[in-house]
Amino acid sequence: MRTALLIFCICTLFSCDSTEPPQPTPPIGDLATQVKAETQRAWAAYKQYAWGRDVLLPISKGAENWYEEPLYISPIDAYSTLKVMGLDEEAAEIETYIIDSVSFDKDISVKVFEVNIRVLGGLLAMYQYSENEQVLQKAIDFADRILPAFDSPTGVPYYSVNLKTGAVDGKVVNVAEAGTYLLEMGVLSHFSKNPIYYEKAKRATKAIYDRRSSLDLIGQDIDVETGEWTKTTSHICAGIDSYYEYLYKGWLLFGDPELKAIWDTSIVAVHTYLPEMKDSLLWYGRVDMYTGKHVSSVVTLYDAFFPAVLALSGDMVRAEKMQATWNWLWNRYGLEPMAYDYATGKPTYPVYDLNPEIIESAYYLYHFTKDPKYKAMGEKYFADILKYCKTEIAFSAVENVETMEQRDYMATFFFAETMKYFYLLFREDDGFHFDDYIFTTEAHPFKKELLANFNYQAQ
Ligand code: DMJ
Repeated sequence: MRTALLIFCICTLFSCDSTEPPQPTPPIGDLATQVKAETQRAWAAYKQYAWGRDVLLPISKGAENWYEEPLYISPIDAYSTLKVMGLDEEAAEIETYIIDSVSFDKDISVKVFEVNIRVLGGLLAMYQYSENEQVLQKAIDFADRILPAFDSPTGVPYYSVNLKTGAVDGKVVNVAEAGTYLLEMGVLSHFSKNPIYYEKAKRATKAIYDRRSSLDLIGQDIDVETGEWTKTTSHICAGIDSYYEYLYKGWLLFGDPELKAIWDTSIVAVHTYLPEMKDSLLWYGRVDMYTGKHVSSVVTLYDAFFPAVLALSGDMVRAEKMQATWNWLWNRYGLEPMAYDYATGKPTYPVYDLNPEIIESAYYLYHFTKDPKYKAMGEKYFADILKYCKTEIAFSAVENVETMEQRDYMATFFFAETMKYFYLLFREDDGFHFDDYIFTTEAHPFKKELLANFNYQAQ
């Protein structure tokens, strides 16, 4: 009996009839179902092993907080993904928990950039979906606690702020940390009818732009008190990336023409000085902001956000070329290294942290071109993540993409971004229409319609 069963199974797996045509690949909808199932599995693990803490440790089955006390970053970041996937019960549980059990009145010093995109962005998405006024009050309370960071002489926020006392720390920040607030703060101004948030965010962004060089390039690190550049390297990599992203998305979401003007000037400079072709691949390297001279060929996997933004802005030629570059790099290793030198062809930091950018860009490019190759790219990325990052209970980062040794950490953006973009790419526009939303840099989707009468002049 057992032998017969075994033969049946083998026949089913490998097909006994050699003349039979090859099995079709599973319908794409099945991949969306699989992504959803994997998200549910990882979410169940978070709940079992890390509930109330910031992050799940997916190998040791432990949990970790970013600071001395938890900020509930994983559930807040995960909420909008659960809603997009129709996991309403799981999402409702987070909402109840945030309202009933969470207070941000904590004597901890937090990184302003990170908590803005993950906590404030997540809470605002929660309010958008739930329309629960108590959630909005939480978002306002949280934003008011980070606002003191913006009271620097330049308006560029300090690196960190104490949520209880408002004490600030860290007077040198990079441009991403300086200028990634427009979306969250603008949405909050609109929902709360208080212009202060957008005002602060815009002042910080303009403080960066106003200090551009005569080539219209900006540097990487700035002193928030003196306004002097402490690192004059210009690029689109980690450390600057989302500053550019928020200029264009801010324009699209709020219709503020000043943001469009800043984007228009900045992007010309970016395309003039940064691109470099190597072995038929398009890279965006690092140059000095004053001379435009090339200083480094080290790029970061975060740069793969750029094809998405370029596609959004209508620059499909560069978007497709750059995605091809990142796709090449992914396939060279099977996952991407965090930092890579395209001149030497070697990773300079081989970690893969479950980052979403290349998947995000595949989703955007598939949306705009409907070319199946972008869906195929996503299939490959998902298969590789299943192969190398899956753990008994969830998914882990990888210490080194050359050895695929796993690292006991599952970043909160794996819920917020990575799984959301996979799901949307595979599921297509069924139920969730790309054109209706602008995604924050943490993939929290804001409905354009809700912001339609945003009054940027009042801000
Ligand atoms: C996310 O936290 C955000 O997208 C941020 O802007 C930079 N990248 C990480 C994920 O890689």
